[in-house]
Amino acid sequence: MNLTNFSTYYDFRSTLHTNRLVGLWRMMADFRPYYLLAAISLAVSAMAKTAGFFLLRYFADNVLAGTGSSLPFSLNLTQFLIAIALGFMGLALVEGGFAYFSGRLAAFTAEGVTRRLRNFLFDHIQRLNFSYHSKTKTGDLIERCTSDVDALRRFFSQQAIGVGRIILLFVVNFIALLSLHTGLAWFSIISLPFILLITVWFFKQITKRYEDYQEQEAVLSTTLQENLTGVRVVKAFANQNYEIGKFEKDNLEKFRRGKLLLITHSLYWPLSQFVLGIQLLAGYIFGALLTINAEITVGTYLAYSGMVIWLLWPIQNLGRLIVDTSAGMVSYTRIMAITKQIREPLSDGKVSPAGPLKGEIVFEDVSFKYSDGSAEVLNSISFKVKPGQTVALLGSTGSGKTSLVNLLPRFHEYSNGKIMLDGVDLKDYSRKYLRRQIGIVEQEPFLFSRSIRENISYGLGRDIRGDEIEAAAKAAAIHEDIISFPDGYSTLVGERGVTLSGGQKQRVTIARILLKNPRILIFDDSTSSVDMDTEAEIRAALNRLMEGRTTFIIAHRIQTVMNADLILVLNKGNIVQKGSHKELIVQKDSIYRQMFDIQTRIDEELEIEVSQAK
Ligand code: DCP
Ligand code: MG
Repeated sequence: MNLTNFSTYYDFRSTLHTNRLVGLWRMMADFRPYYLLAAISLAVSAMAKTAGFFLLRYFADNVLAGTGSSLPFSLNLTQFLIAIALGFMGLALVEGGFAYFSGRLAAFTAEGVTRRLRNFLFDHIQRLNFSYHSKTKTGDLIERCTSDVDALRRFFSQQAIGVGRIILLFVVNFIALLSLHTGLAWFSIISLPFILLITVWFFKQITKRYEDYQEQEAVLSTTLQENLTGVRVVKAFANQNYEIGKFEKDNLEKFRRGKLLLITHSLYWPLSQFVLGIQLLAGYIFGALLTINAEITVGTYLAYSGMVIWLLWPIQNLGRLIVDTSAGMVSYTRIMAITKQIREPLSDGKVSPAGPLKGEIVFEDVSFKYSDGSAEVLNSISFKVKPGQTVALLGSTGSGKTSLVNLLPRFHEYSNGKIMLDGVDLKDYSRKYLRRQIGIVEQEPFLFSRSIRENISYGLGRDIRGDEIEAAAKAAAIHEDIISFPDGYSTLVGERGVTLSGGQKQRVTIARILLKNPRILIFDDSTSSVDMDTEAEIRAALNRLMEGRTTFIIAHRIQTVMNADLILVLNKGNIVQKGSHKELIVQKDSIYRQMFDIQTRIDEELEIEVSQAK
């Protein structure tokens, strides 16, 4: 048994089914033979136990009650007793050995299935589109990928095999009981329908309560995750008490739902115990009457009293099993809600040229709105860029600048109009190709908690030499900062390493894009809050980066955009001004002119202040 025989990835989309039990059955996929083997092992183990009771009967009737004269194989009494003892020991060994073997198989299959499931979910979630991610809470996703997967693991290691075990135990013992005394056997399961009724009722209750509980658990982990991510905001507003109160409220609700679930759960056990206890007692009395009337031997009665426990045990456990299965089924539904999501097709477009793009971009009447939004975010946007030119986007916050540039790598699909790239409709390109050709310095750069070296060489799909990384870092004006860190390029970013400033993160990203060497560059800069020196450095780094590429630059400072070939001024999703700096500056009372006037006035005042301070 080892996992190398199995691919560690399995497409769980094929397990989708409206009937959750069918879905769970499909999830077992390649592991079914192992489940069968595990169940058979348990059956062997169960039969060894039952055989023990037959041995007991033989011992009681032929040795204890009998004369001892007719011992087989001409053994004397001592030898015979030793043989019987060895028989019991052998059976115990078989029983235990096969139970262990079955346990191992169960562990192997359950861990195997859930390992695949985790791999699948990680892969699948990465492939879902932006709108899914923006409307889904991270805490909820994490919950489904951990706690719900774990519930399935328990289902596969215990319940899935438990069913086989319980049915086999029941069948084996019932047949054995029938061979002892038919009437007694039937009498022993007289309470079965009643037990089943109770079980079904509890199953429904527990499923519902478990659903409620998991839902609240997701709420709680979302609250936790958001507070950890946004801890700075919370502290900045000194809002800890409010957040702590909110968490306590959510936590109390989880406590309440958890309590309800457990109470229901723990009610089932004593209730079924009570019914089965009466059943057991009635069987013992009935059996005793049969023995007194000499319808069965004392040995048979002894065997019966042992065996009947192993007949009722499966009944009670089947109930518990069915009840526990509800957790697996609820988790199945929750995981399938993710699995159902349509993936963003990476290579749907037919066009995927072998070489790089030239970078000519034409927007014709493009309108766009977010799938979950009601209003248009962009309205009939039209403009044209030649290869290697620079387009600057200006406009107040929320005017649609980031939304516009995000259309280029096809992060979102626009509704009307057309975007042509090198004369080909953007929608005809495969997303994968487009994303290789476009480099983005995001508005809020994100770095992984890995070394700076890994962050710079991220996602390039080839081995990057150390000197290449250094050259890129130098060009991005971040090299000096990096070597001042304790471990240089090996310094970890984030919790276990250094914390980078916004400007430093941005420059690490610029270095990354320099190495990626895309034909189209998008620079979404809203951090106008860096100091003059850093800004000059970033601008120099950016100029190096822009050389020979079609560039989209979003900035708030006129100085940054003055040299652009085309400036687009956006307002509420519309282009209100379009042209070069020279053309726009002469338009009196325009937004551009106003921005220019205000910014130059501020700069002049600053200069005067600085010179006075000297
Ligand atoms: N919007 C949305 N859903 C998103 C992102 C944005 O509904 N996932 C909305 C919010 C704004 C509009 O779209 O009303 C434009 O948002 P942008 O992010 O494109 O705005 P800017 O980039 O121009 O703003 P800023 O300068 O603040 O970055
Ligand atoms: Mg933006």
